[in-house]
Amino acid sequence: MTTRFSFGPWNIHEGADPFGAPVRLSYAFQEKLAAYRELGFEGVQLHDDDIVPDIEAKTYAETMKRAADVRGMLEAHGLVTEIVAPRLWDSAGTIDGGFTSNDARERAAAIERSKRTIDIAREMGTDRLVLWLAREGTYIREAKNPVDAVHRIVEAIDQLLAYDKHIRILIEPKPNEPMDQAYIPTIGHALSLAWHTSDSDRVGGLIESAHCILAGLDPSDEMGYALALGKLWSVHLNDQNGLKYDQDKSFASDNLRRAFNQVRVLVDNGYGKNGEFVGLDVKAMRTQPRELSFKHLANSKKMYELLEDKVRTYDRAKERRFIEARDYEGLDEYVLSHLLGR
Ligand code: GLO
Ligand code: MG
Repeated sequence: MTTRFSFGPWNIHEGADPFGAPVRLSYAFQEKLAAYRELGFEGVQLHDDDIVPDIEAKTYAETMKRAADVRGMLEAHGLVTEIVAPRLWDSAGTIDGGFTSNDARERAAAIERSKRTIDIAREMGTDRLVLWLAREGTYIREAKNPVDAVHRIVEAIDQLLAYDKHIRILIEPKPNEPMDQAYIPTIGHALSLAWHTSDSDRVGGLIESAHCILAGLDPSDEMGYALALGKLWSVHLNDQNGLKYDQDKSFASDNLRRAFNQVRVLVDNGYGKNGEFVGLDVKAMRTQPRELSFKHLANSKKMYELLEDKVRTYDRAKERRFIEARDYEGLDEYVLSHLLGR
């Protein structure tokens, strides 16, 4: 089985951060698409407004026409859409969250926009809708009712499941940023919520490495949890140096062993056999010159492939002997030596 990789066009970016303006000129959407195959990627992760810019000002017919055009552009490059996600957090109408807003009109608007995103996903040929519940949380606890919030997220998902009998929903949990606290911070929260929806077979998860680390958890164990339940439907591999802002570093950049264990749990459990992509969600450093601002994608993919080799050559009999003897010090040394090629 060959591994299929994906990333989103936002991963090729201009280097802006909360403290500074863009430092690189943009690449046009078409130029980004042209880069995918060169970099060895086949899958495209898309927000609704990556496909249909200025989506809230567009009519339904304009939206669907543009989606058909973008699908044609992808096909011309031999690319497929992996997932589509409504960019609810960027809308002026849902400043205080979409599905959990205290304002009923805003909740309705968030559901309507997500239904539109489902129509776009269908047109793009994917049945996977990602919900990163970015602003479904609070800056101060008293601002919303946490019980109502959970019910409201379930109700919103139920409406989306009823709207399209084929759509599958992938919840991408993240504990904080932009909010102080999110209501669905981990995959455990996401999947228990999934089982409260009207068709839990169609609700699963997308796990991002950095989001697990921000929650103080190990990404490979989080992935293992979702894999055990048959619910790991996509990943956003990247890396993160501790509990600070969401860094989206290149995969394996901060902690090689942590990356090895993510590849190990994915490979050992046949991740990809049902068409799952190995997705990345990585940012180039702000210091990177424009013409070198694709390297984080190439490097992340390369590290995944090198670690796939490390998983293949990892001596399972040796591992078993160490475990049987309960010699975890020996196992620890073996893993490190293996990663160092000694
Ligand atoms: C941000 C998220 C974000 C999502 C993307 C898809 O922290 O990781 O990049 O993955 O918007 O919904
Ligand atoms: Mg992500």
